[in-house]
Amino acid sequence: MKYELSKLPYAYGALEPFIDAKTMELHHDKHHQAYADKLNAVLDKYPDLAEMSIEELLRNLTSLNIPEADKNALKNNGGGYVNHNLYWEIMDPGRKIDGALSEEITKIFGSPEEFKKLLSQTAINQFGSGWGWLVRDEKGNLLVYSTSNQDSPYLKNHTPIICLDVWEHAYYLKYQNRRQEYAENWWNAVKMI
Ligand code: MN3
Repeated sequence: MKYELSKLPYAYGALEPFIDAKTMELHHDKHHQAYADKLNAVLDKYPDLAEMSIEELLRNLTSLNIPEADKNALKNNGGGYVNHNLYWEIMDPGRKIDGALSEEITKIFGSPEEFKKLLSQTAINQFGSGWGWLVRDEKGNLLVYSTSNQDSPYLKNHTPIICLDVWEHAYYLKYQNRRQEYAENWWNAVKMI
């Protein structure tokens, strides 16, 4: 097993009332675990790829010499694995505000509040399952966009900084169809900006 799921570094209920404990438990222990397991199952077929990190594999996915079906499995499950690692990390209640990032965000997006609105709206507008992102592109620019399914910004050679999961499994138990309410409340669980 190359990729193991690390334990959530805080309690399932730590983000209540914005994200409920049951959602966190299922999301981490079942959904994230399934991505890790399926990622390992693909990589088991290709010992040669063991040298590359999952980020490198995603950045170089199109040039890998493996069948399309396995590239797709790597994209979906490798993406699912790294995307969720970042999602747990940015919601860590022990996390401190990143002053330099906040300043840069204010310069580019007007204010942290305007930036949050933009990212939430971008994520909400993603049709079906997907993610909203703040990323840094290969030139160092900050960009906001959404992706479908588990597509990772690493596929575009971008580095993800903030991610908002808008798959129904991220919010449906508490918010049902109210995706907008989740995407707005969610910022209460993110203290880095
Ligand atoms: Mn998810």
